[in-house]
Amino acid sequence: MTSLVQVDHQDDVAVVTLNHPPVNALSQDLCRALLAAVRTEAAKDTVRAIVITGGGSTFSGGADISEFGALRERGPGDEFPMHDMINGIEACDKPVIAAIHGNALGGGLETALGCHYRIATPTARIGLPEVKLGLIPGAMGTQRLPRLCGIPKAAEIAASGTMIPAAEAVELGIIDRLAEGDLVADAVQWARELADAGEPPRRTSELTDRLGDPDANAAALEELRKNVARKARGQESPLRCIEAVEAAGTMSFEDGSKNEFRIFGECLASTQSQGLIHAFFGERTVGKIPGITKETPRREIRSAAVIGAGTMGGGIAMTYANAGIPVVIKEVSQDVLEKGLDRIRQNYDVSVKRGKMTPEDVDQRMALITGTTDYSDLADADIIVEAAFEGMDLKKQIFSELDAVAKPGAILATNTSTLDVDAIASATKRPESVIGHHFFSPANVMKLLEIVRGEKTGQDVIATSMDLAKRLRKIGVLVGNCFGFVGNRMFWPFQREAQFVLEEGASVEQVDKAHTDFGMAMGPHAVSDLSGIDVFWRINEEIKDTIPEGMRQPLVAPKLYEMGRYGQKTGAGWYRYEGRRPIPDPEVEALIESLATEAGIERRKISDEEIIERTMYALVNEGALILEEGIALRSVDIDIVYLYGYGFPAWRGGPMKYADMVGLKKVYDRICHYRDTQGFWWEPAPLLKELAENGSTFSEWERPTQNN
Ligand code: 3H9
Repeated sequence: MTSLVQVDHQDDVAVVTLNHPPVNALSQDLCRALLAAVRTEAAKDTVRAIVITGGGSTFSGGADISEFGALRERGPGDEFPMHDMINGIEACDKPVIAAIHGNALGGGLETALGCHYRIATPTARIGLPEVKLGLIPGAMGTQRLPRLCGIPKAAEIAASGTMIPAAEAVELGIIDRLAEGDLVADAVQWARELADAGEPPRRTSELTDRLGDPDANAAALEELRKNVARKARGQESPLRCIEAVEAAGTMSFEDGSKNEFRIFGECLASTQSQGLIHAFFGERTVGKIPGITKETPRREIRSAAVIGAGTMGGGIAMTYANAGIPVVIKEVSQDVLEKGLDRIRQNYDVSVKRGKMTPEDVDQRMALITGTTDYSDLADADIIVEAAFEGMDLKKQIFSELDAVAKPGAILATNTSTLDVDAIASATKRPESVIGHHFFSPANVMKLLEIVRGEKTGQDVIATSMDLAKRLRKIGVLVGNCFGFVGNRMFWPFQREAQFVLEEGASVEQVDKAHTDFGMAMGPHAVSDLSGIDVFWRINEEIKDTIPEGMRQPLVAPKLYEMGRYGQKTGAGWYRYEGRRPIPDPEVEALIESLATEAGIERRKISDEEIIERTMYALVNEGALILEEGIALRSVDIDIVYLYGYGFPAWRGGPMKYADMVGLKKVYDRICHYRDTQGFWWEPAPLLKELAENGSTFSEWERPTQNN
């Protein structure tokens, strides 16, 4: 027997255990091995029933996603080992029970649905998360699940990809019972009872009584489609899941399954699934840092301090409290401190109103947050995060004060979004303890944490920061030190082009809509109104001496700043605001036109395509420079920064993956075109040129080793 599955016998019951750590991903080999084991056991006279379970901490995380690239290349075809395995299990004449612990997801659940009965631990969860990979369930899940829980519920489960706790799955009819003691022991006992009863196997594919009434199903699915279309914003797979499940009510099981596999193949071939699968692996890749291993020493973090109780500082303090880490906030005066603490309490109260937290949760969190106006109260903190205004002089002053009070071994982190971490570290005598922790606003909500390594930052401080990001339920991405690091450095040329196209004739609304149609969470001008035009202005002041001579500069934003139109906070910026609702403002359009005319800029009709090309390719070109300079470790690190910090649509994979999918030759050619028609700031990055000429991609690129 292959080591991918293990078989034990408990008298007359065979227990077949998946053995493919860490999540028992159902590779094609594992599917073959499982089918062979089940067939062998079923053929034995000494075996009266079979239990299938997962080794390790889980039943199965589904089909092996790492095999999908090859599958996409050759096309799914008609024969598929997972199908043979599931149908082969279902065809068994002896009872087969799935014993589920941990997760049964995607192909893992589809395998369990092919078994005749299902038992689960109370903590187990099931689900069909394929939709989150831009796919639909492709191993007959859309045909078997509705036969257990009805078409509308099955469609909802597949289209949302949500995980369902075992107890709920029992109520829905998907799982038959919960284990009361040891899972496998309970499953074996039940298997024996079933064999004793001599009942014929209950095959899910043959059940029809829960398929429901076609008219009622159609009405429910119509409603679901509307909800899904609103939430999915441009993503195709949720609607395709509904389409596949719906067929269970109109086609035979065999035809419905063929239909499902056809849709699965179409989704697999789409750029959306490529983008989402890239994001899935990317989220895990960013945690892998060359030179950092399990053995790298870590510093212990049991308490924290935050400098500044503003929006950012407050959000960071909430993040720590949410993770159960006590945190003290330092402000300059009692008055400012109290305002900050009140704001935190109000934010938590909103969560209570929305039903996301209980008042007791809030009390618990608030008990972890204390305030001070005295630096000496930070002396016990294991980590201190500075979240003051963006200004080098101020940050240096704070860090020199921290150096004086912080205990030896404390990590000193700056939440700067653009400034030089080495310069900040130089204000201390312990630059090895200084690091950037760049949170994104609102810090208690946004998943991204850019971890900025300074020249002297210790490996232990980096390793601790990466672990801490997980504890804080963030995705930590390690980046190098330069203006704006990865995210904001790329955002600068992106914003620049978003403004240039206005000067050349596009409207604020058109530019923003082109971006939301592209899939961005918000348009660039709405973002700048949210972040504050004053914030951008202040950063620009810091870097204005570094702007190359002769480089075209945006005309309108500085004027808006002068006019006190800072964005949402002043009720007007690129838009005017009624509450938080942006209203296009003719005054701004007139301002853009007059400034452009004054500067001799020719105004013309600009297509949405040009708008997107200019902002996205500006983003990509800067990304290529960042990659080559080593500011980002891999192109996928850049992608993850953009997916989790800047509202880039996950189904496009991130800016670098998007460029890979457009084709780097095309991106390069268009960038050359803009260099020739717009100016030298469009000079293509050397790495982009090289990859475009070699017909390669950012994803394939590997950093040359230092010896080369
Ligand atoms: C499918 O089933 C299609 C079928 O319907 C039809 C086919 C025809 N494959 O997340 P973790 C790796 S589509 C390959 O850190 P956790 C992961 O990359 C599939 N690898 O652990 C990581 O590797 P590394 C539908 C996988 O405990 C390691 O396992 N299923 C897979 O936090 C640990 O993962 C899904 O979409 C996989 N399926 O979370 C579920 N799953 O250590 C996707 C994981 O090298 N998976 N890996 O970085 C998950 O949601 C989570 O991984 C899970 C565990 C909840 C299972």
